[in-house]
Amino acid sequence: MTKKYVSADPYPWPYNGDLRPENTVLIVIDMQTDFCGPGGYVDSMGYDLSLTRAPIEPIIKVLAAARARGLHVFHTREGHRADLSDLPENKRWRSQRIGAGIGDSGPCGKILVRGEPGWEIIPELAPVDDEPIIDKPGKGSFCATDLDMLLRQRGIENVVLTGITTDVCVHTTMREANDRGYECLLLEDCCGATDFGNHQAAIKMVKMQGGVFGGVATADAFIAAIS
Ligand code: C5J
Repeated sequence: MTKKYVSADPYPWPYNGDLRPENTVLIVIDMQTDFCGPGGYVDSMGYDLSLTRAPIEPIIKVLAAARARGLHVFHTREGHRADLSDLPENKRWRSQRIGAGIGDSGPCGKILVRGEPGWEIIPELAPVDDEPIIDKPGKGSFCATDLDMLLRQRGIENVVLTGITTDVCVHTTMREANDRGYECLLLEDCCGATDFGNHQAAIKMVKMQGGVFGGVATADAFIAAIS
């Protein structure tokens, strides 16, 4: 095997140089109107949308490169059933408290409810062909989903993470994947948070202890390695 690495921090990634389209997935996390569009959940909470929209262009570039090279591409969406039967009462209560009650009606339909306009992935990053979409009720993409099953069935070992938000759904998914033995890479300019300090802190956390959750790289570094 010819070894291939992404120039990453704190180590050239992946650890074993086994970077192939067949064993690598690009996951685009929660690029939904509710998290980065006007009138969605994040907007209703009063956060600065430019922070969660910043990764859109870099993700477009990485998606194009990954698709051209035949990497696996997965997408996720956070959202709940229309009857809210999969919405924990404490999650609902907290969202109501900050003025963006999950399940309540807003400018983009019912907040974080499956099938509503706000829950849709933004058109610029829409899945194509048969790219799997993981619908998840929580922050992590492994909790109450078949993500692990789909990755293992495809022989995927390397997980490249993009999307929003860096400190919540991206981080939770990275931690879950790392604990399951996947080799993880976070593309820092392909992620965004509702607070820039939290975005930076989340990136720093990955790199502690020699890369406690994996590595961190940029979109360009990843594209260079797979091209
Ligand atoms: C949040 C997410 N922040 N996609 N969800 O509630 O990170």
